[in-house]
Amino acid sequence: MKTIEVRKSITAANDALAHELRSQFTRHGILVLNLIASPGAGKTALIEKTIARLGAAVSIKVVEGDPYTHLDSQRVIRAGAQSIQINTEGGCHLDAQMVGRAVDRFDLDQTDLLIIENVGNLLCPAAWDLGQDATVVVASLAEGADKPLKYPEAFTRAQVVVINKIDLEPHLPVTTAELRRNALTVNPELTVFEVSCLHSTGLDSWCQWIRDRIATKK
Ligand SMILES: Nc1nc2c(ncn2[C@@H]2O[C@H](COP(=O)(O)OP(=O)(O)OP(=O)(O)O)[C@@H](O)[C@H]2O)c(=O)[nH]1
Ligand SMILES: [Mg+2]
Repeated sequence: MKTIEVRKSITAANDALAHELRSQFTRHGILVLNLIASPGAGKTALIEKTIARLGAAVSIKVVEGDPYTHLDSQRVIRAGAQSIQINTEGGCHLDAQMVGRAVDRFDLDQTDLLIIENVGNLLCPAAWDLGQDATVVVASLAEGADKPLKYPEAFTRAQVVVINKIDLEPHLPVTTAELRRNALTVNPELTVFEVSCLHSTGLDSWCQWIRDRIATKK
């Protein structure tokens, strides 16, 4: 019982801070996406491709969450966007306080899109509100089609699923259609994109979705 009470109060404090962040982002007309996925599903690859396609017209900032390294923020900076790396020192998710401190270092008046890459796992990040407009699960086909059924919280709390690595389908015993079906079984409201970041396929619809969402924030 005691454990449950403590966890509740921590989440409540986070929710209050996330609410403040959301108001701040809304005041600045910024679209905020929280990317959740297993390690290696392709979150950073998707961010790199998004910057390459939208970066000329859209001012993008990226908060990177990783247990230890700065590797992902270095990749994002090389791709052409400003990025702040948060190291959780082994922690399994980002929280609103971490994101708040990071975004204080961005010029929010010069930002259209804020992408938050959460720590790679499908459990903890789902429970922590970061003030985002949408939670995006990046689901790699190579991980199997059963992940929405095994980790439903990530998918029920998300608005979007980007199925990545569809180029691997000929080499795998699973299909993109199966993964899509399982995601929609868990959450029929999901918007689903099928992409290969490696081959740059399927990214037009993803980027158009972002453009349309940014337009609603202005
Ligand atoms: N075949 C294939 N490989 C991909 C694709 N997208 C990413 N990868 C590879 O998958 C690996 C992981 O990609 P990342 O973008 O680092 O994945 P991540 O989700 O950011 O990983 P973490 O931050 O460590 O959780 C890299 O070796 C990428 O080159 C894809 O569409 N197809
Ligand atoms: Mg990454």
